[in-house]
Amino acid sequence: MLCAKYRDFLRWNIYQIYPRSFMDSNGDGIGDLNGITSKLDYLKELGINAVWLCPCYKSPNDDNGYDIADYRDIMDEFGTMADMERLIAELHKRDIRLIMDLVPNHTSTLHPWFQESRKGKDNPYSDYYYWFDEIPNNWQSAFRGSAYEYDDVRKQYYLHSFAIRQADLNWDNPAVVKAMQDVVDFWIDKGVDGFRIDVIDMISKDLRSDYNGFGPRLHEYIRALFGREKAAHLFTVGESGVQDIDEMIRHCAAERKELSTLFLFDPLECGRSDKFTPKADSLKTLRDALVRWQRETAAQDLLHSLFTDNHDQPPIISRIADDGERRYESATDLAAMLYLLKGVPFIYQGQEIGMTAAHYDSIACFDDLETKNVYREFRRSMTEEEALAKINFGSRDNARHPMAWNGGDNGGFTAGSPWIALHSRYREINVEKDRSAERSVFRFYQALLKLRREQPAFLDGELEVISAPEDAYFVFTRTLGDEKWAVICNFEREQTITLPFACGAPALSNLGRTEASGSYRPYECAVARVR
Ligand code: TEU
Ligand code: CA
Repeated sequence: MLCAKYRDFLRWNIYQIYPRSFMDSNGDGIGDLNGITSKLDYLKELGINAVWLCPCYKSPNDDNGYDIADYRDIMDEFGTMADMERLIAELHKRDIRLIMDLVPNHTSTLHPWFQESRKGKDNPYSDYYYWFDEIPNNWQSAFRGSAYEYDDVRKQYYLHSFAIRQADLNWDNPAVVKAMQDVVDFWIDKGVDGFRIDVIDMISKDLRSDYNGFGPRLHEYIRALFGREKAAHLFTVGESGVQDIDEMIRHCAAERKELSTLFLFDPLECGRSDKFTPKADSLKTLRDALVRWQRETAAQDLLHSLFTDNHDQPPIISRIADDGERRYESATDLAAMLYLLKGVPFIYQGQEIGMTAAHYDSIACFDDLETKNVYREFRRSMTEEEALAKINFGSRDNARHPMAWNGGDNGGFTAGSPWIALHSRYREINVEKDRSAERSVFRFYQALLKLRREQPAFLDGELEVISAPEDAYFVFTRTLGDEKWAVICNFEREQTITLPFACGAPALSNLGRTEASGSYRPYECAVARVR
């Protein structure tokens, strides 16, 4: 049985906002905090009661905010601390909670801590980072190239798991642990309700290991942050390379007082053999990975984070479903398959209107430094066309083009010139169009979240998988007491789906069907009460 705290978190419907691309309020072409505040009623209308805000701290934006220069102040482009305090107040006024993005593994090299540390070995910040006379191992940066950079001031190498200007903090230094505890407490005092923690597995390292993470003191450091009384109420979700249930128990069992849940990434590997290479796959791969984790987390009273999209992934609808002719059916089928399982729903901005991967025809249209580094690497052995095809498939910018609020200039995102091109289909795919339609992805998401809210079986009910692994569809039930609901999600081909029980007329379906059993069109789905 889930503990009371985790059962409460099941009721959080979390919407992830990438501030740079959500809404620009002052015409500089960059999204900002006041822009977000202006859209809170939209989130309320959708049925959202929690927001995960990607980093908005002071940053030079080498990695769009994941390179922090001051954890206690707001990035100039996004506004001021007064704007942040107003956003928190306006969220709470609407009973919407705020989850901040904590980035404990590294800071920008422009952070005062790094600027002091590089001055030499005789200053209080000297050991805030990893410094070496010689490169100690063959670790590579996630953004390509060596994970070590020589610093001309200190005359030593420092470790950077990501961009050159993102230096890894040395958590073996107790002063770093205390400094990060103070950052968490600062934001708790601001009224923040939780944290998403960036690459949490990397804050403890064993330099002799092949892998830059999962070091010997990881759980000690996580507990140092969240095992304290002051943090006991928080919702915490870790971004981590955890692959098995034993490791997830060590991170998330309630009595561990570490994290509430983790983002489990293996469901995201469907549709690709690597980040930039597509693989013929279908919804079956996603279904089987979700079913595995549903069973494992249920058996261990753990919380499953239900997500497929975020700011680092091209939309999954473009990877394993049909984002063209059957875009509406695909987006709604995927939503029913994911968000009526047992767990905490995470919806990435644009997912609720069926936003698809963008297609840029020149590398000049891309902003992400990972994308640019990878493109340079590809171009050593590929033509420009080949390299651009892979970049268009895997670039994180696919998820970072501005939110399209309407079909007007710049999609209503900005009165200025957007920092990155809008999606080429924004006149077809935008909020205003979806909200004014009887049938749209937005309306389906709204109805689905309402069903989740109103039917306790979808929150606390037991899962039973009805379809078989070989079926090219997904049928499952959720049961609580004498309430039993069936969710039927067809995949890419038309077929008859016969159910082993009788159902009432569907309470929700993407193509308005009146019977739960029978012939299903591609990506057709239905939700019905079992008689
Ligand atoms: O991502 C780390 C991560 O594991 C993946 O994002 C991956 O390593 C990266 O996209 C390169 O393929 C987190 C944030 O989500 C990401 O946006 C940041 O760039 C990164 O950490 C560094 O803070
Ligand atoms: Ca702005």
